[in-house]
Amino acid sequence: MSSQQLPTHQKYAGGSLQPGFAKPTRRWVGEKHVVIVVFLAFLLICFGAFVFVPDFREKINIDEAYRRWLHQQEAAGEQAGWALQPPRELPKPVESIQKGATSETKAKAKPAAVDAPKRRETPVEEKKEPKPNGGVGGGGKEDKEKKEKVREMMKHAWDSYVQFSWGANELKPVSKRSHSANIFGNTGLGATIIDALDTLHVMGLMDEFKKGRDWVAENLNFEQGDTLSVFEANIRFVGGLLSAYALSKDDVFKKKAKEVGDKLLPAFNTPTGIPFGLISFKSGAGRNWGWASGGCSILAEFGTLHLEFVYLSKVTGDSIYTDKVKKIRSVLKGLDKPNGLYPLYLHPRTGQWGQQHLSMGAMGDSFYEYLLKAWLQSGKKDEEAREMYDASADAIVTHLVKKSPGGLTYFADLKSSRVEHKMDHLACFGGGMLALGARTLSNAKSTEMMEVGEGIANTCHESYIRTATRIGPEAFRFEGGSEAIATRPNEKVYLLRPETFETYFILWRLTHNQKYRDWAWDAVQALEKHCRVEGGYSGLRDVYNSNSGKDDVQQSFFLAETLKYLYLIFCDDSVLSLDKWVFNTEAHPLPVLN
Ligand code: DMJ
Repeated sequence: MSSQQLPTHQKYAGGSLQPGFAKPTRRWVGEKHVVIVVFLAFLLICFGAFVFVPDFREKINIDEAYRRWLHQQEAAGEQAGWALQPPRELPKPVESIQKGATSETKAKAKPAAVDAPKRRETPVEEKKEPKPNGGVGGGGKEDKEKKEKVREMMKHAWDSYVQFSWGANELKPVSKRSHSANIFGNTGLGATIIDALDTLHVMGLMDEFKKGRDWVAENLNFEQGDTLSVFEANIRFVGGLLSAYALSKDDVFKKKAKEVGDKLLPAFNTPTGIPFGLISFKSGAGRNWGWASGGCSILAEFGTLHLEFVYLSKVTGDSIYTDKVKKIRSVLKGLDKPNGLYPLYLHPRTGQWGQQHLSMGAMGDSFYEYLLKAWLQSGKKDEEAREMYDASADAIVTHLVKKSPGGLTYFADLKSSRVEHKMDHLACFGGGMLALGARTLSNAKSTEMMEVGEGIANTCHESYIRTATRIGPEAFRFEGGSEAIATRPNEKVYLLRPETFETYFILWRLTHNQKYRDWAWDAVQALEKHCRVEGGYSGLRDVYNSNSGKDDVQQSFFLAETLKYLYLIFCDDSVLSLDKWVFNTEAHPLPVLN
């Protein structure tokens, strides 16, 4: 009985309805009503409790079962050695990328039903203990405010391009007009549109994505293309279109990816199958850059086709693209490797190496990246790629990784037997690559590889914070008392490059060490302060001098890579999960294949 009913009852019993002799029946009737009301109220409370109070017994059982299951999985995992592998993500809200989904709808999506016995993922929010290498921050959840800031930057870059150079390859953000680099030949192929599509999709900028999609459907015409870089056309056009297809399942992207893929095929018509670096889309004639060691093809160019060509075969059902890149690999496998590594130049007619220059920077970089990622893309089945990657990573650590007197880890170049203590900004991607290699396959070298990867990330960060703008230079040296500092004018520029942020992103996902998010946020603020202009974002002429001026180019990879990686750092781990997607070297995500 409730406390409110008690006074009422007392009032009836001995209060205002005083019993009179002439009214015993009415009094009895009144009391009877009170008893009935009280009884009904009692029933109502009991019934209500039965219906509405949560079933604690059931909930306790589920939690307990899940906790025990997690415990078993962790114990089994430790035995099997997967404690060294990347922290798995949360039970998925839904597939992170859905057709037409915005980042907001993705965030609000309903969690998938728990199916504990089948899953090996450990929910990050439940796992409070430090990660294997000591990372403790963030737990892989989104940082909404910072994520939104990067999204706003993307919108500014895109809107400026739309306003001032729509359909051109790139934008001149200061002079507010079109720009094109020689890598695109004499063409207007909308490189910025194609490079930006997947970033727009991932950020949920769907009106912008639709505008880009319609331009591709109505205007993109590879017949007009003059002589282009095979590598650039592959990583930006084939990669960008395939990624847009993977995310949206819109067939127009597949059709266009096939068109450009077919335009690249004549470049492989060489005696060895090692493709030329340049191809005329009009005539199909291939050739190499005039400056490339007596007509050689370049390692990072012919070695960075694999992911896109394999996926193109997968979606078109035509094996020709895969056959071409398999041939490249078989040629490389059969060659002698100085110091276990691959020189930057290879002649496509003779199959002989050109100059003996080994580097993790320009012209070498993404070849090594694609060995690891070919294995990841294959669902870890392409053992040959992994073996080649592991052997290369070993040789890189043995011959190219150095430590400065100040304790900074860096990649040097090796020219014949001469060591050049210079590291390109481009090589900053290598921190993420070594870490990803270490965390995806536990072997004797994993701990060392992880340490080198983190050391490289730290060095690249140092190269940023040792400048006046807190933005890193194009290359930096470790000589004559300098450490992570550019010493020559052409090394002091910043071209809106992504590699340092790429490494922060990979390391954030693998360790959840808050410092990677902090470093990324520091860079966001520096980009806003020094690179943002009314008409978009511009590179800098000298990162050591805040007043030295802008280079007036908004690189298409700024939208494809730089902003995507910065955005993803602040997203939940489930957005483009590293378990399900592999990023091409232009940051275009392609699905891991079964
Ligand atoms: C991008 O086009 C790719 O990342 C490529 O592999 C190297 N250079 C640029 C960005 O710096």
